[in-house]
Amino acid sequence: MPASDPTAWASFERPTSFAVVGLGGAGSEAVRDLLGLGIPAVRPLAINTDAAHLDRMPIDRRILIGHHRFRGRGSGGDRDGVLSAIEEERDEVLRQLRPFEVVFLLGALGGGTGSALLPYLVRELRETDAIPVPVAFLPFHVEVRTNSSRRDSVRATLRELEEMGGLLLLLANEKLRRFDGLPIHRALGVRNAFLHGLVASLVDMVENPSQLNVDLATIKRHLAGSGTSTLLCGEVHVSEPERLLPQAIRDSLLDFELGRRTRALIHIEGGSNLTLGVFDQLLQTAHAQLGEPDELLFGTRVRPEPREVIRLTGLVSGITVGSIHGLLGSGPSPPALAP
Ligand SMILES: Nc1nc2c(ncn2[C@@H]2O[C@H](COP(=O)(O)OP(=O)(O)OP(=O)(O)O)[C@@H](O)[C@H]2O)c(=O)[nH]1
Ligand SMILES: [Mg+2]
Repeated sequence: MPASDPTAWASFERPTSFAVVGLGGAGSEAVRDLLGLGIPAVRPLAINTDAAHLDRMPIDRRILIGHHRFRGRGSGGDRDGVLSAIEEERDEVLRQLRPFEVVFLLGALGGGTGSALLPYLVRELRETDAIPVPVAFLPFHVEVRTNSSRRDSVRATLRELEEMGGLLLLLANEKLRRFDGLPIHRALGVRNAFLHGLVASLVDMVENPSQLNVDLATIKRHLAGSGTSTLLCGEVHVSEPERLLPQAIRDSLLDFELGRRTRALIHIEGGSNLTLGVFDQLLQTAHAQLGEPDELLFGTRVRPEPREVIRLTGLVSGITVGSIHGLLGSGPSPPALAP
């Protein structure tokens, strides 16, 4: 290929780089919400032991696992059964996931399917060129308090995921309690909207080059070097940029403390009135408030028209997880970065 001839490479059809994979019931519901909010340039998939649930998913790529063992009725919390069952479908699952550069794996802890597949697929994908981004939903505290087998299952899966090291994105349903007045699906929808913000921001950074974009290789390297993480989302009036980070930290969906070695990825979206000065202030505040991260990666999307608000979506990594460990009777693990 003549490297100096743009017509030879500019027209390359670029394959879709990102996939979001729903694992089990809660993970698949989250994918459905993400689709509803719009995720162009992201391939949705669902993997489940529950045929009826899978059948209702409005996407093409769906994989039913363990149909001999579970007869398409879900695993009923049987993590070990799911682990045996996935072996039969392993090659097909990996054939579907391997072509992507970044694979978000969404699942809730506490059941069988999502809990088994999250660590399993992270391990398998780490052997490929794809970067797995495991996103684990932590159950409401009342679910853990009132059901000891669920508590044991959550404790075991969380420990396994933490001990594997590397990127692990945790979102705690308990933090949705501030939306107690909403119907449950709407409250879970808030969590999924946070997640949508992250997926959309990463895609935006890669697919829509702007003044300060970040390429895919840089994002993959950053994610691969990250540890226990959570999401940051915030929105403030353009005249108050100093409030953006504190608000995003306060409203995050996990109780956490910053470790001594953090990393952060931040996407800032604003209008044509997002000046260099404001931008500089935002980054300075982010750097200070996120514990002077080892690496602060940022991208921006500046709309052509002025906007009243500036929005931040980010991923902060190298954190210590708070309250769920007390409830599970397990000590919080030290902040982890990549193994
Ligand atoms: N339905 C649903 N449940 C959620 C959601 N987020 C967390 N959960 C909790 O997720 C836990 C696991 O439930 P599921 O996702 O249905 O379990 P699964 O992975 O399908 O596993 P099995 O059904 O046991 O095979 C339960 O404690 C739910 O309360 C969500 O968005 N929707
Ligand atoms: Mg299920």
